Amino acid sequence: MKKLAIVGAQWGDEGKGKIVNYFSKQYDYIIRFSGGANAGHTIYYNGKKYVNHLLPSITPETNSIGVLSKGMALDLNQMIKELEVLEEDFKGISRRFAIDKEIFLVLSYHKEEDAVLEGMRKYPIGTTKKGIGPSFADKVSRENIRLIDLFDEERLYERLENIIYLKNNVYQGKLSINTDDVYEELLKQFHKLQALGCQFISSSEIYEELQTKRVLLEGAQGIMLDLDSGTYPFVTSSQTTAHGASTIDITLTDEDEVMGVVKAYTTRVGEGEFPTEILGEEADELRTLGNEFGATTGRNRRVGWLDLPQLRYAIRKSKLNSIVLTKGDVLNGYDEIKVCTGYESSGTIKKMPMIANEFRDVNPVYKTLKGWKSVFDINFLKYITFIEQELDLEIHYISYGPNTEDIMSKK
Ligand code: 2SA
Ligand code: MG
Repeated sequence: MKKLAIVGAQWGDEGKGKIVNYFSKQYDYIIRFSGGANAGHTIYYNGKKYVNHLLPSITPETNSIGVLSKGMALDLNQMIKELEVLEEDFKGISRRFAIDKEIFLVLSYHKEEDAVLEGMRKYPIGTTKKGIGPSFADKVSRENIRLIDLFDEERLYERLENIIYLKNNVYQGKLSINTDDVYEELLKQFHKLQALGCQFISSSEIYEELQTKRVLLEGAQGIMLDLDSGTYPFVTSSQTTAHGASTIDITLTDEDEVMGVVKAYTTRVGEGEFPTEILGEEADELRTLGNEFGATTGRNRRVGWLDLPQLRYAIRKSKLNSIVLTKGDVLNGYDEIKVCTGYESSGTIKKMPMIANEFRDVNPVYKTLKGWKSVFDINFLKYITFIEQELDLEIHYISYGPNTEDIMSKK
């Protein structure tokens, strides 16, 4: 069965939630394979807006299952909040979410650590303070708790006691964590999830089943925020390229489709390299037109022009084989549109950086194209044809509004 992976091709917020929502009707399993409550996937059901941070974007009107896989960092409290909102409109929907028992948790102290670290950094990363970095750091240093640990209460307490003993010593004077509080809160959340009817599974249990089912892999953030391929250290702590799916035994082959969601301009929230960034009033205007405010933190998103070298890099890093272009409508009415076609660095022009560090200290070289009145205007068609030629990749779909139906196929 052909799988579909949908990933952000820039720095996140390309509109993945909406695109996944559009395709999800055709799939049996919608699997989130990375990130955590730092993500913000805005979707509309029956004209009502829902912002999910953790829950995979399943469609209420089908029977699809949303899987929170072990590549994610799971904040149980946040998950319960999101389920409760959905339950109000779609009673019983919680049963359609399955959590991998091997998923790593974000505990209350991870969020506190996130804030402490950001406060002490000389160059803050601009994290969402959702505890993502500390949770993944604990996974790597083998000091984290997984969902499966909650099934053995005695051992859970023992492990927590030891982990918290380490933390309280390392963070002396900055954090004071109480084992009993953490333990009790965790079990309370766990029982609540059980009561809501969520399924607990393991990726090996559903492995056979997935071979015969239609699987959609829902990415989070964007390729440029990938821990390994992004603009380190200004990245998130998980894998945001489609390769991240390998954590859950899913190997993408040439048969499968890896769709990159690309916004018609670029945004970035948080610190770090951004070659085509626009500043000042011009930026404020675009930010307002595009409603570019963080779906999780409400922060202003930085805005800039479309960056083709960045996209060529993303295509290579995540082996994209098609593009969905979003938010071209936001630029309706602009007289001129700039597109970065290359970078100038010490007198030479590069078409594509080979490593992420090269996104630093480059001067973008722009081509100016004529603006358009609407996405049905010939100049918009010229814009997308130009992008396709430059990237040597086809734009298969064009999204031109927030509603799920505001999308057209160009195939
Ligand atoms: P973290 O919290 O450790 O993952 O932050 C590390 C960097 O990753 C960026 N990041 C994001 N960038 C874009 N969108 C994200 N989701 C929210 C949204 C963000 C928000 O949909 O708007 O509401 O502010 C997201 N999540 C993490 C982050 O800005 C840091 O640069
Ligand atoms: Mg987002």
